[in-house]
Amino acid sequence: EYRDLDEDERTARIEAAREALGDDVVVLGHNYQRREIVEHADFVGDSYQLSKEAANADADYVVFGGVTFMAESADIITDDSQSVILPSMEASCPMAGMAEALQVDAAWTEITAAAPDQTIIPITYMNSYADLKAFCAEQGGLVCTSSNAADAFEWAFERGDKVLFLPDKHLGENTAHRLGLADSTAEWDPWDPEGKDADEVADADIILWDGYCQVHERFTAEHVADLRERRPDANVVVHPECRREVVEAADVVGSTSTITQTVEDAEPGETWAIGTEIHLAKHLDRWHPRWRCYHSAATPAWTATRCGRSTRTT
Ligand code: CIZ
Repeated sequence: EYRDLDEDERTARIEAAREALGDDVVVLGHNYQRREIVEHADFVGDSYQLSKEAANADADYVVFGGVTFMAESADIITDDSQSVILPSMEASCPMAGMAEALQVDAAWTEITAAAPDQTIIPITYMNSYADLKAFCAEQGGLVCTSSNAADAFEWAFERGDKVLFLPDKHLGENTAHRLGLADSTAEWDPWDPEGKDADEVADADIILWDGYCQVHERFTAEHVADLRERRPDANVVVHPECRREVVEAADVVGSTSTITQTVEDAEPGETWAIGTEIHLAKHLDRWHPRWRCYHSAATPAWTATRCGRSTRTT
C-alpha cells in the first residue's frame, strides 16, 4: 500500500505514526538505504553501530531500515523487551544468502575431515544470518565486522591452526593480505563438487568461502586506472568487500563508517572517488552541500566527490 503513495503522502503518514508512538520507537537507517528511508531515521550508520544505538535507546520498538541480517543483529544486541521490526522481509542481502547455515554445516564436515589434526576456527562477517553466527560461535569461532576482521583473524590464530572465513571471499582475501598470509589461502566453492581439493584445504591457513557482494564486485582495477587518468587529482577510497586489485589500487580502504569519515575529513579542494554502494555516496553529497558528487555512467556505483567546490565539471 505504501509503495503506491506519492512521497508527500507517505512522509505525512510516517510523521503521524512517529508522533503517535513518540519515544516508544526508534528508527534506524543503514548507510546503504535510499534518501526517502534515511530521512526518517533517528540514526544513520553501519549495521553494528545502529544495533548498539538501538540497544542504548529507551524504545520498545526498533524499526530497522536495512536488510534481514541487520535486523537480526539488532535483535541479538537489543534487550529482550525491545521488538525489532524489519519493514520488508523482501529486503535481503544476497551475500548473506550465499552461506546458509545448513550448507555450511555440511561443508564443515568435509573441511574438518580434510585437516583432521588441525583446529579450524570459523569466522563469519556481520553480513550473514543469525543461524550462521550461532554456528560459528558453537564451533569456537566468532563474528567480525569489516573494521575488525584482521583482529578477529589474529584472535583465531592464537587459538587454532586455520581460519574458515564466511561468507565474503574478498574481505577474507584482503584481510589475509593485510596479515601477510596471502600465499596461504584456499577457496571453498560449495556449489562446485569438483572444486574441493582436500590437499589445498589441508595446506592453507585461511579457507575462503566463495561468497561476494554483488555491488562491490562490480568495481574493477580498470575503473580505478580509468578514473586516475581522467581525474589525476582524485584520491580513491573503497570498501574492503571490493576485489583485491581494486583495494590494492585505492588510497584508503574501510567500512562505510571509515568512508564517511574519510570524506568528512577531506580538505577543501580534494577530490575523493568513492567505491561503495551508490546511496552512501549520494548521502555524503546531500549532507555536505559544499561538495559536489560526480556519478560515472560507466560504473553506476562509482562516485567522485570534489570537496569545497561548487561547480560541476564533468
Ligand atoms: O555492516 C555494515 O553495516 C555493512 C553492510 C558494511 C559496512 O562497512 O558498514
